[in-house]
Amino acid sequence: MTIKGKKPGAAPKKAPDAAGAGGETHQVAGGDVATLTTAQGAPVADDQNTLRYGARGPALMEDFHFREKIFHFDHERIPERVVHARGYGAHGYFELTDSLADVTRADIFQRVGERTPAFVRFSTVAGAKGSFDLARDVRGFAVKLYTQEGNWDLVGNNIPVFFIQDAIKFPDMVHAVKPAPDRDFPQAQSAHDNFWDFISLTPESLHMIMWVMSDRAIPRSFRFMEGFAVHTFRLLDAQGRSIFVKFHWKPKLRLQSVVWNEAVKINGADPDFHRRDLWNAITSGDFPEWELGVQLFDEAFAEKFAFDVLDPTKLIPEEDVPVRIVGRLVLNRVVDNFFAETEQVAFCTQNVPPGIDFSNDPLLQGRNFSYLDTQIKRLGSPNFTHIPINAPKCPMAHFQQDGHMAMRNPIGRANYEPNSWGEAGGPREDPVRGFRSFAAEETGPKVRLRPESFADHYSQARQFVISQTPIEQKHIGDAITFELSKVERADIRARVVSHLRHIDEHLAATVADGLGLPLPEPAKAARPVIADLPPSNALSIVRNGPHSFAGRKFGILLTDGADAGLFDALVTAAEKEKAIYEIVAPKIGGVTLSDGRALPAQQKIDGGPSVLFDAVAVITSADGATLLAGDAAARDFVTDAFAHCKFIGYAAEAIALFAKAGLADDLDDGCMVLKTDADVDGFVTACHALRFWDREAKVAPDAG
Ligand code: HDD
Repeated sequence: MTIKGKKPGAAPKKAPDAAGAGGETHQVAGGDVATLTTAQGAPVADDQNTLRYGARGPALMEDFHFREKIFHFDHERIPERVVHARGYGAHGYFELTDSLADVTRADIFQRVGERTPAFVRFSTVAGAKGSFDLARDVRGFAVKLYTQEGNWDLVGNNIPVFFIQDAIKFPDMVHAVKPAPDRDFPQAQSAHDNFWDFISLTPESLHMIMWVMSDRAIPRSFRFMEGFAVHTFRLLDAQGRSIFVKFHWKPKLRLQSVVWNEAVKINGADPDFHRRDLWNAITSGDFPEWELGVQLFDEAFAEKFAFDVLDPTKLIPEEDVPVRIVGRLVLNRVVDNFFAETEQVAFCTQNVPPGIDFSNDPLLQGRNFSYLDTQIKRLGSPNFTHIPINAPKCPMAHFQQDGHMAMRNPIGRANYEPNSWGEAGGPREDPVRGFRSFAAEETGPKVRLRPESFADHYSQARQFVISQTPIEQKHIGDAITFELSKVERADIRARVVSHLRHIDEHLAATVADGLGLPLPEPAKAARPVIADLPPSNALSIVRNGPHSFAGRKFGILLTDGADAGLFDALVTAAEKEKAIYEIVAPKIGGVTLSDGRALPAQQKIDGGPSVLFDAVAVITSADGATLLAGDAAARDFVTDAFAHCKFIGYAAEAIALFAKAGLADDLDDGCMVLKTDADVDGFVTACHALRFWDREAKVAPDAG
């Protein structure tokens, strides 16, 4: 147990890391139990009973221990984030692998090999703090880099574009996706009238909608998704010269998502699927890693590019401006305390160090107000920068003082600037080291006007769709059909499809057919001319899938009498692959293998359905298979694995289970009987592909 404050008679130990829970923390070793105290440090004699007159008499107001305990408990909650409420964070570092000193003076980009401490918080957007992980939603990918010249917050998503072009529409967009204000449902989902009403009236959102309806919005894990800072930023060198930049995070394990039916079931089986995955990976030493990539381009490129680089609903294809890898981000430490770190971390897009600057992207400019503002609401004081997780790790010196919960105040007489107290007068400006904005020359009338260059809402949406493999295109059609089938108003459904006609006629026809809707006329387009852009391989998940099964998880369903040799071969192959596995068995106590070895299980069958695994193996005795055939959860285990196009390895003895599940005649090349070690190796190698997509046409016919 960790006790805050001092243990009587023992010297307090400093928290190992200032970014951790912070403050004076005292680890109590087993047996060395500290005395319980009040928050004021008074030792407590009885924490079980309130102070009262007689055993059955009225409680006394005098009971300060009771009052303090309940008072503190009553105030434990702070407002959850208005968006991105559900999130999960971890510590790590950024390491520079390629210097950017030629284009920026930013300290973090100067010295190859240097590590900068980092904290990352992943999140869903729409759901409340207690919602489930596998909602169809955008994922937040917020990175705080504690650089030597101030904190740099790169507050991105796992999708490189956004719904809207101007921050003034953000409250409308968020209101539309959140539960309706009268009934407060549906939670954590976009499949409802208000969301699609807003979208269908806001065609600039359609590019992002294609991403959100793709499998990008149901990632397998935070470890397998990309991150994007979305906006165009500027890098500045020491002379004040500037170049534009877009930032990308690329996962070392490459990309992977789940399928929709699986996502729905994961939410029931393990609502914490993503946070558990991150926690387990880090605590087992399999540290998640991403590369930082930059797309650098100049004004001349921006001028000739078909879209406006200030428009956050557009990306720059990697084929046009390649992504240059300049560093890596490694997450190697879980938090000590969720509230202190993950909940209290305050990301602000305005936090940039010297050498990095904003562009005129109107969404970014609006965000720079919103994030600072929201932290005061959430954390209750302008002194939220004093909380260890938010405090810079470089020297700080300024004259800000007082306010609620002020932990740091200027020392000495001078708390203003300029002053004439000499060295004792505190910090001074540094025109050389200090932050300078790019000296952009701006002119123009004061207007509320959307630039003409932002008007093409469909071309990149189309490019995204045609860049997907057929199976991914099918998933987009299925997802839109699913979502619109939850929309009660037929006119809203039709309005959405009227936009799809500008994006892809096949997609529009598929969705219309899936909805039982006559194909509507195309929507009136702000800019009717649509550029037919070439497909970009970087936009597909399947084309950027893994090269191995590393970091993925096998579910091994075992019964008593299961072939020990097969099991050992599978474990050896999995370990060689750097994969993980869990044993699923009829009882949590485990099984006895054919060689008499007892193995504990990690999951009982109904608690460990196959949706929790990337591939499954079923190794049973003949009797075991008969036993499982009578168990609905065991039958679901194999039918779901089959329906979700997973690779399935099975011992010949297990066939009775597949037969009872109705699969015996359907077993295809993705279902592999395991007899020898070579069969096991073949199975594990086949699993590199993650899914046997050929099966999908059989198990899930086209939405249309
Ligand atoms: Fe935002 C949180 C990402 C547009 C206003 N946003 C938030 C978080 C992420 C993003 C990852 C969670 C941070 C955390 O983990 O604490 N937001 C984005 C991206 C956007 C974007 C990539 C577009 C490119 N956001 C956006 C706009 C506004 C906001 C246009 C308002 C004008 N976002 C907020 C916020 C939040 C937030 C209300 C809620 C909690 C917080 O900031 O700290 O200020």
